[in-house]
Amino acid sequence: MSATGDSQAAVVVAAHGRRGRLQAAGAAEHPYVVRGRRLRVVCGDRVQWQPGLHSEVTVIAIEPRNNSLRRLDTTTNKTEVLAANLSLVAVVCAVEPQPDWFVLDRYLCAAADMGAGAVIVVNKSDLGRPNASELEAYRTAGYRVLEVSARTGQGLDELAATFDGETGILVGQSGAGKSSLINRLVPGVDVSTGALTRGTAEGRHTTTASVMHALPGGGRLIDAPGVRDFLPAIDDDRAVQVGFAEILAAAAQCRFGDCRHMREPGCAVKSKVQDGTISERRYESYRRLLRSTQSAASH
Ligand SMILES: Nc1nc2c(ncn2[C@@H]2O[C@H](COP(=O)(O)OP(=O)(O)OP(=O)(O)O)[C@@H](O)[C@H]2O)c(=O)[nH]1
Ligand SMILES: [Mg+2]
Ligand SMILES: [Zn+2]
Repeated sequence: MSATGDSQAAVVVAAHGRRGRLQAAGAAEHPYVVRGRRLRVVCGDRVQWQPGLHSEVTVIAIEPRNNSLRRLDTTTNKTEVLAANLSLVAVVCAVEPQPDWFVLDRYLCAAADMGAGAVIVVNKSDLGRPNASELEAYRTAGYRVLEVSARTGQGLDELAATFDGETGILVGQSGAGKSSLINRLVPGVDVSTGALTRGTAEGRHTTTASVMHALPGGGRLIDAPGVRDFLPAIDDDRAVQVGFAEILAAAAQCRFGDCRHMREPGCAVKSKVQDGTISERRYESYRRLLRSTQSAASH
């Protein structure tokens, strides 16, 4: 790691407001506090720090981000950065809580928009599989789908290998088993997990802040809080389309280069939806996201 002046470089492994923990050269971890009001530090940020008076060090600057995972808060219409400098987004779902495929699509879209890889992790295989045709639609579209179980260990070697050399993040609905997977993949950690609620079989939002862990294979993996919904902060229609691999691939054959695949004539995407090559549900997801990002932009 580089050092400029009397400051040193580090990676932020946990951030809660102005405080958190960073990992400096040599893997030493320190609690930190941010200097000044303007810096907004997130998990995965590379920062410059200086020693403080006590064990707490001071973060003085954030190095430019390669990318960031960003959500749009629809009540304030503000963008919130969730994590930075990611190479792989792993969207976790399971047979329970019941998957919200639209949430999954939106994370895949955010991953594409930020130029990170994406993988779908179907956990709790010991309990059964969610809708097989949905999983098939993702595979046909070109996404990697890994079926695993944090309980039995099924598929975990392959999952671990997926993160070799990557900076990954586990995202998805609360209760899908992200923290349970962390406990299996990271030796020596014991992060909190929470049973689903009895009545509705929904997650309890056990994880409340993102934390980055070091993997034995050299990668890093962030355990993120589960969500009920997720809207990526996306700037234009084109970015929405880029987030749907099969729609982007078909778009090359549309009559108009700027086709949005809504009502345009000669639309290859719509004809593939009609003949069943593209999943109708995925197309609906594309249209919903296009509408959401447009209504957000018009506010
Ligand atoms: N049967 C089974 N249960 C699992 C598996 N993985 C996780 N669970 C259970 O699912 C529940 C939720 O697991 P968590 O790891 O807390 O889920 P999470 O995605 O981290 O949830 P949040 O932190 O709320 O986002 C817990 O009761 C786990 O024991 C699995 O592979 N099989
Ligand atoms: Mg969790
Ligand atoms: Zn089209």
